[in-house]
Amino acid sequence: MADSGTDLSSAEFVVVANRLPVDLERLPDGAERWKRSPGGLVTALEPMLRSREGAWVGWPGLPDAEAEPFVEDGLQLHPVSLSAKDVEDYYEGFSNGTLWPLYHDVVAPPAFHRHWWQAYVRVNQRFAEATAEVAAKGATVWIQDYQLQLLPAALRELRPDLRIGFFLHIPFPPTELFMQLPWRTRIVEGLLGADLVGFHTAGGARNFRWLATRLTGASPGDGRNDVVYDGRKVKLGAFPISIDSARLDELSRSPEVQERAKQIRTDLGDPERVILGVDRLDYTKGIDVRLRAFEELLAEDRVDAERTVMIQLATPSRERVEHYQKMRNDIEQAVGRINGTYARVGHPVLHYLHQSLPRDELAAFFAAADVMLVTPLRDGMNLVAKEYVASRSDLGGVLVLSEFAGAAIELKEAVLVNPHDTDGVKNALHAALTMRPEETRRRMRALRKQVLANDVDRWARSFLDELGLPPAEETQDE
Ligand code: GDG
Repeated sequence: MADSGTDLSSAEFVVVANRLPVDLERLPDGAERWKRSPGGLVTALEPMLRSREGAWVGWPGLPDAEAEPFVEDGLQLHPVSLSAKDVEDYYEGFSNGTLWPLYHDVVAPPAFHRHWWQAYVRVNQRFAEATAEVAAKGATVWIQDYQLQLLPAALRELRPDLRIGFFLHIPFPPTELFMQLPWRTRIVEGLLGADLVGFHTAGGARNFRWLATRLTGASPGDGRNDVVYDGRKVKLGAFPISIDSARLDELSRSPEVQERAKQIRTDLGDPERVILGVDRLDYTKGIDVRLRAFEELLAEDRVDAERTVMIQLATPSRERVEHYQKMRNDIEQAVGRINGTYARVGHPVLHYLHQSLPRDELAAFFAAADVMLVTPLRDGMNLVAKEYVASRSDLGGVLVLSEFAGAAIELKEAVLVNPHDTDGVKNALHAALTMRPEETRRRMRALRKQVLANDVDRWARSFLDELGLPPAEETQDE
């Protein structure tokens, strides 16, 4: 898929993320090939990147891969190489064993290891060097997420001419929790290297601002959304991410998806009610919470196992990290117990798929589900909630949503729940299963208005406008 038609040259707009939007795959014969990995972020940024002949810097997803930069459809891709040890210490270790649980309200205990931290520093520096080589003079660089929090300052050190934005896709934690981190000041200083630091919520921006003024020499700026650090103004803001709403709306209306949704219900034995959960298999997502609620409702006969089916799709994730292995075992045990008790031969009451499904298949599941359960203990945003809404042009379907997902701030017409309150989740699920059609439609109409108006394109534009990236030439935009 590499195309050598366009020159690799310095880019005016550079996105930096832990992962490239393509994965390098190693085949059994040892050969390597690139495979697209179409995530929401790349879909959102692609038009902007292409119209500016932009570049993307990131890890290709395989340890010890020494891949050369290449151009694909007008987009420069610059692989940053990570050794197996880097992957273990920087990615699985500090990023996913320290920062991920710490930033998600310590719902699992974060581990603090100095050699993990050292790898994080080393890899962030490597990303800084790679980005410094790619960016044109005065270019705009947009850094993504918690794996690269030291990069804004490291890059500014090498290239003070750049305009640097940073966006955090996960929650920024309460200040008391952040203070546990032995390297807290270094992280805050790292982020303050940016001109604009973006969060999903205003609360995240507030927490960061408080820490910046306590832990570093930053002083409050003139507005409530900035600080002055090192003689520079650093803007802070809330930019709730979204999805490609129109595309999903269109996909879900297609006859193929509608037909497939019907087929799914038939395959399930035409139950009266279908409940759905879709998540990366992650302990922050509260999959255990909803299984417990479902199990207790079955036990109390408030849900009829003959007429109700639940589906949990759990995409494999971070399988080498210890905590994930334990959680997977616990969930699979619960699935076995629930079916063991309430299923009949040929009629499981709970379907559990530990697989990644194609996009249109996922859309069919959204269209087939009467109730969507999104119960994270903490989530930066949660795109699945928005995807479900975008998939329901029929105004059917009830969204049950955790108050602790960033999405709850915007999706107020969902049935909101506290995932720590099992009785509350049970009552919400029961209410969703028995909701009157008029009420369902009223809520879904309001939710759709929100999600269709605020799509991922609008998110990216509002961030880049605030950062001061001028829009691309009209003619190039076409
Ligand atoms: C992080 C933050 C924030 C899931 N299974 C399949 C599949 N998916 C897709 C979903 C959705 C995406 O993966 C998951 O996005 P989420 O937002 O729900 O969660 P995280 O992965 O934890 O994302 C989160 C997000 O960053 C963006 O800032 O919202 O809070 O944690 O798009 O549809 N896609 C396909 N097959 C699957 O089986 N094709």
